[in-house]
Amino acid sequence: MSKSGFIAIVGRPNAGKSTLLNSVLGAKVSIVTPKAQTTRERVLGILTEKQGQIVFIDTPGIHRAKEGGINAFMVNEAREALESPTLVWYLVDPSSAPKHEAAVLELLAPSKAPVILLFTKSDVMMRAPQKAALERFQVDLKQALADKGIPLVESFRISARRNEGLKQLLALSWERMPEGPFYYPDEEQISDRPVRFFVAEKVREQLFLHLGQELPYSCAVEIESFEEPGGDKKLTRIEAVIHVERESQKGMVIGKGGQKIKEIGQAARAEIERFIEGPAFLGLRVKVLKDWTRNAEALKKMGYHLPEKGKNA
Ligand SMILES: Nc1nc2c(ncn2[C@@H]2O[C@H](COP(=O)(O)OP(=O)(O)OP(=O)(O)O)[C@@H](O)[C@H]2O)c(=O)[nH]1
Ligand SMILES: [Mg+2]
Repeated sequence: MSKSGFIAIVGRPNAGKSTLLNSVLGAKVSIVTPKAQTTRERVLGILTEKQGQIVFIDTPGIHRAKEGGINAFMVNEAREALESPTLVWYLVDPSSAPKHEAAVLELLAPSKAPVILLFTKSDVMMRAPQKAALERFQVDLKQALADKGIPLVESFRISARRNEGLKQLLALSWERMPEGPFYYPDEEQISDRPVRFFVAEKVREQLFLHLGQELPYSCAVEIESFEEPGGDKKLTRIEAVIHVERESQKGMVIGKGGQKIKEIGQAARAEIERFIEGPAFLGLRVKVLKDWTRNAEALKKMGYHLPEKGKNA
């Protein structure tokens, strides 16, 4: 019999969730940037091995969000991922402030699924006082989990960047998987999302990497058309729109003489070509969708469905 189950990867923004998923799968399923709140929607990563299948759910970072906007949508994505996982990987960046974990603990509490608590980025050097602080952090978090009745399987440090601790993590996780079916019978499939989603994400990743502090959070990417090569057409032809919230942001994304958008387009196209394993044309336009991050209708248009009232963080 094969084993299978779902693992929700949760934690604060920037904890290293998407990096860990990509390292475990050996493929770049989720976008990663140094900015917090990069991941905006749940993404599945599927690991199929001889013994069975683990379906990972990468989630947006959990934080205190105002009702009715994109941040509430993001936190709800994490909440839904926690509805019935087999196991939870709870990631904590040791350098973040312990008080911010309260929001994560609150969301974890109702699930009651067993948790593996992981302190990430173990490759980052620490001095003695930081090491001592981390030990206290670990003790406190274990206590907080116990207080909330959340079963803890194990707690240790990992580095997704250097593959440290990942073998142990996977071995422990397989142990916890019950007998079950392959949810995704195609062994080659590594995610549940269509190519269009990944293409939009590659553009979003470059917006995070090329634009100043707050601007990427005002951007949403919509794929208007996606034509696969065929006949005498050798390129995959993609037309995408970058939606910003205000007129003044349009110029900032385009840049002087169109320089900024050119850089973004070139970098995104390179990533897309790597992903689809073939040449691509990427056409980018910038449009204003007024206050889309705060407007239910506009959010819906971008594919971000808000939680029902009263379910917000
Ligand atoms: N040094 C080091 N940096 C890491 C490691 N894992 C992740 N990072 C960095 O931490 C930053 C955030 O990583 P992400 O994987 O995007 O974090 P996340 O938890 O998915 O963040 P959100 O999607 O914003 O919630 C990036 O700059 C990563 O390169 C690690 O093992 N070591
Ligand atoms: Mg992420």
